[in-house]
Amino acid sequence: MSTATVAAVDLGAASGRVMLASVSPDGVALEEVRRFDNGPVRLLDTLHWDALRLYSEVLAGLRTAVARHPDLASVGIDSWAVDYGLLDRDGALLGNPVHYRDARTDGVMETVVAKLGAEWLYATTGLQLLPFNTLFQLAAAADTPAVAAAERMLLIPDLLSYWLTGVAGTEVTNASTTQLLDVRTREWSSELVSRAGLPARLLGDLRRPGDPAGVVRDLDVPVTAVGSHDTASAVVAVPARGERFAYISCGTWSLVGVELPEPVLSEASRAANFTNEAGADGTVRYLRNVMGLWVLQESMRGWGTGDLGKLLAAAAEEPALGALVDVDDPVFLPPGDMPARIAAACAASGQPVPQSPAGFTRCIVDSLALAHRRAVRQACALSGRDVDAVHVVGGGARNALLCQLTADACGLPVVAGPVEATGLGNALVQARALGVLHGGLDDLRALLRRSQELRTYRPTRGAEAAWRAAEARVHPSR
Ligand code: LRH
Repeated sequence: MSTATVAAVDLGAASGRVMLASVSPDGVALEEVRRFDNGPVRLLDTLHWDALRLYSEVLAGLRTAVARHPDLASVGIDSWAVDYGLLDRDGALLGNPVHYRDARTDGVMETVVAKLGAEWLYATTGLQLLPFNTLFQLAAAADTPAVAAAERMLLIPDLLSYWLTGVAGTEVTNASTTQLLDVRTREWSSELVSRAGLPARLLGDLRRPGDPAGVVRDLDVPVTAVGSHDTASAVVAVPARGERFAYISCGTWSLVGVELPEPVLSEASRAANFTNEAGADGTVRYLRNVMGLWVLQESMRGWGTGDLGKLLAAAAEEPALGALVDVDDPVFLPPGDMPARIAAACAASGQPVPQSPAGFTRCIVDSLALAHRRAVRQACALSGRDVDAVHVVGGGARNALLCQLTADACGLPVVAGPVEATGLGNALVQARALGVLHGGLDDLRALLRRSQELRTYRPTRGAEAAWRAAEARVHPSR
């Protein structure tokens, strides 16, 4: 086979997409066949995902894909990390999956970490502490009837795959975000599961990107496991040459780091809260979660505006590096009035409070670029990896202001694109499993450089000193 058409299903926290990808050794072309909204649904006091609606949207998208391409060779599914559905012994869903921004995990991480020991947990899992890691979600739910009745936990892409095919499996890149995998063996850590008091029966067999994962019953099309963690698929599609690069998978979150052959488990790495997530082909995604464009998206929701372009144009006219906040402060994690939280942070640190959406937007974009600088520099220092460029992939690659400020803040060129990195990484792994492509990540990336439009932002000469001073303002002790 020299060309294949595959479907890449990519579910993000704000929207989902079904894409068709036509892949050959000469290049890859993506076509969106269906896009739909996603987001939290509050039922009484709990934030949920609408899993059945996501399933029907995905199936409708796949039907359209097959109608357009009856020779559709494979389907791959990725989504955001950590969230899951629980199945009973008949395979029935026990309650709607809960959203990772839900408050049920408030305080749970602290209790679990106190019990297990932060050092031991990092040595075992290599994962950054985020309050919503599956470990803490399961600990929060441990005494519920749903967990008592559950026989299997499936992460969101695996859950959709199960509903499409009837075959249950757990893909390893996403499993690595649960904080239940052993960072060295990339198998479930039975010691951790038992010390945390969680039922081991919930954790099933693991599969790896490229493995077969059943057949879509209604359409008779095979499913192929991909990097089912969206960030893992996005990193596959970072169009870098060699290894001297940092990446920012920039969307709702900014996932900022480097790609490594082995995990970094040093005390300094733990203290800086860096994570060692599993990437495709046995790589390590050594990165930290930066709060990302969520802070702006949630502000825009509050202002009732959807016109990002206009807001960014106005923000570009605002004074640079005025008010700055630490976007990674957990106060910005939950949904709710974001400008009020930013205003409170500015006031508490004795800075002028932004007075308009443009002012807030400038504060957010500057603060995000500053967080990018900090994470890129720490990733390099902690891993010993030198980099020549920062690749920005995902929706944030469209944000010229953020890309330029990130280049200035990091003092490095930013190569922006592809915007649809996740869908592309998903499709390329499928095409390789089908035998249309060959080789390692380097080969897949070379193909992207040939076929995707990229834009380079050079750092403004002399800008770095101002960013160094800005970092000292926001993180005075470091
Ligand atoms: C980005 C992402 C990120 C996770 C978060 C929950 O979509 O998968 O890598 O940390 O969602």
